[in-house]
Amino acid sequence: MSKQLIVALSKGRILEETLPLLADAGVEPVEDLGKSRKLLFDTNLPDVKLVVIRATDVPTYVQLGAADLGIAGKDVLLEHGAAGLYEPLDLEIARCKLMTAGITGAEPASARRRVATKFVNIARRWYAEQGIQAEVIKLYGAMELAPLMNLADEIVDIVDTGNTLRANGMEPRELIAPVTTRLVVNKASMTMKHARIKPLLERLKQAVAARREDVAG
Ligand code: PRT
Ligand code: MG
Repeated sequence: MSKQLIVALSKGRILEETLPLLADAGVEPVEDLGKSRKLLFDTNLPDVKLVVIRATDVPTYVQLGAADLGIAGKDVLLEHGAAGLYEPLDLEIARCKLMTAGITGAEPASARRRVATKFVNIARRWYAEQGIQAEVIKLYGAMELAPLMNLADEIVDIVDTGNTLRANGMEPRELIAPVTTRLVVNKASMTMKHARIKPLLERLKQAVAARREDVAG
């Protein structure tokens, strides 16, 4: 196993909040991630590299050991499953909720409910736990459209302010899980590279705590 540490970052909105936290923990890319078309970046630390990939690919990279560490939303981790991964730290960023939602004022369909979502595993599990018969329909985006088009009775999606739902005549119904961004670690790396990972983990923990105190004022 190489002595390098590869950290897989989720591109998109999580990235913006991740970089300041990494910088506080002493890890800074040597070039601007936003301005480059590269996917693999050197950092100020000679043995740490960053890869910037689709959020949904992060758990796969870390699970299979292509990356030692990863940063991904709890939603993505719940959907992917946690085999081969440790989840030692809540970064407390990109906070949102996984919820069911439906057309405002409409009664949830009582018989077999059609549910559109990109989180098919989460949805199947949750409706089964509630004892609700659900036909889960996989979509890749714009879930809010599905009930309006009568493709589905409900959706399972991420909700933050609720503005997206409201703008489409929908309302949140049930909370499935609160979501924040997590640090994940490949299980073998945690053992083999413990001496290198432990101090980085500690510095990230301190960076998260410092932010929390900042917010608390
Ligand atoms: O684009 P791609 O298909 O790769 O994925 P993505 O668009 O989901 O990625 P991105 O970068 O938008 O967000 C990735 C991660 O950010 C998610 O996995 C969550 O962990 C976290 N996160 C935090 C959010 C939000 N807040 C959020 N508000 N992800 C998505 N949203 C979207 C949501 O899907 C909905 O369309 O924002 C809309 C709801 O926001 P409100 O404020 O209108 O309720
Ligand atoms: Mg997006």
